[in-house]
Parts: sequence; structure tokens; C-alpha cells
Amino acid sequence: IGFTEKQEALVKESWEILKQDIPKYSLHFFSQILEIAPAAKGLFSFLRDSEEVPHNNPKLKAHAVKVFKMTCETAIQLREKGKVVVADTTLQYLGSIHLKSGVIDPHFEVVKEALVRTLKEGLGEKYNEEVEGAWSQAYDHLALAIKAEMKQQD
Ligand code: HEM
Ligand code: ISQ
Repeated sequence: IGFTEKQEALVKESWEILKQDIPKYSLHFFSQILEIAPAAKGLFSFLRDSEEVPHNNPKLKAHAVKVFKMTCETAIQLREKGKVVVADTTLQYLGSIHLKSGVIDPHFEVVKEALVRTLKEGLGEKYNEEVEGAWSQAYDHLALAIKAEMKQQD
């Protein structure tokens, strides 16, 4: 399935907007995950022993940014090469982290929905179905690669 130049541009442009307030959007992203799936709280080491979502937690921020950046990078690769290329070592690492943390397949839909809600929040009137479609498509490809790696290590 192809990824158009337009879709790539939409993903890049929206990331440029969200990037301007990392503390806000990383927190929003994370809060959405917990709103959709409260039980997912126990998966995250930086949350397990805190009552509420920690504001300004450097790990939370860095990881949230990585999810957005990797999805953005996936969009670029889908456009350039028609497939996702993540360095083997990165994929193995992400596979093992998620497997060890107890992440299972249905969680990937939760994170996708949280990501989409965060885009909606950040983009305001610039948000539309085309933007959502482009991000969803890139995310799905990336998620598939991570899930496949998790199964291989299982
Ligand atoms: C950790 C990315 C999906 C839960 C991480 C890290 C990254 C990442 C970059 C940090 C690794 C490190 O340096 O320590 C992604 C991407 C995803 C994805 C790109 C999808 C395309 C998910 C899903 C869940 C999840 C679906 C389940 C809710 C976790 C947990 C950790 C983690 C529990 C470990 C955090 C900790 O305890 O420090 N993820 N993730 N991730 N992710 Fe994801
Ligand atoms: C890790 N993996 C997926 C999503 C995340 C969101 C916020 C912080 C860490 C994450």
C-alpha cells in the first residue's frame, strides 16, 4: 500500500506543530493511554509507584517523543521506499522492552487511539481525517514490525 507525498507532508507538518510543546503533548499522550486503558498503568516503571501521571517526568517525555518521531520516520520511509526499515538492533531492543514490560497486541490499538487524540488536541482546526489516516497508516506499519519482533522473541 502506497504512501503519498501529501500524506508524508501532513505527518511532518503536524509533528512540527506538536514539537513546539513537548511537555504538554507528551503528558496528554500518556494521559490518553491511561484514560482508554487504566490497567496499562502497571506496565510503566515510571508510574507504578505514583498516584497520578507525573508531570515533567524526563523518561515519560523522552519516550513519548520517540513514539512520535519513529512514526514520523516511518511515514518518510513508506513514502521513499514503500516499506518500513527500522535498524535491526532498534527493533530487537523495542521488541524486548515491550515484551518484558508485559505489552500485548491489543495495547497497540490503545496507543494508536491516544496518539490520534493527541494530534486532534494539538492541531485544532488543522486536524482532519486525512491527517488521521496518514498517521494511522504509518503507526500501523511500525506497530506491525514491533509486534512481529515481540513474537519472534517470545
Ligand atoms: C518503552 C516506543 C507501543 C508500553 C518504549 C520506549 C520506546 C517505545 C522508544 C523506550 C525504550 C527505552 O529506551 O527504554 C514505542 C513505539 C510503539 C510502542 C514506537 C508503537 C509503534 C507501546 C504499546 C505499549 C507500550 C502499545 C503498551 C501500552 C511501553 C512500556 C515501556 C515502553 C511499558 C517501558 C517504559 C518503562 O517502564 O520505562 N516504547 N512503544 N509501548 N513502551 Fe512503548
Ligand atoms: C512508550 N511506549 C508507547 C507509548 C508511550 C507514551 C508515553 C510514554 C512512553 C511510551
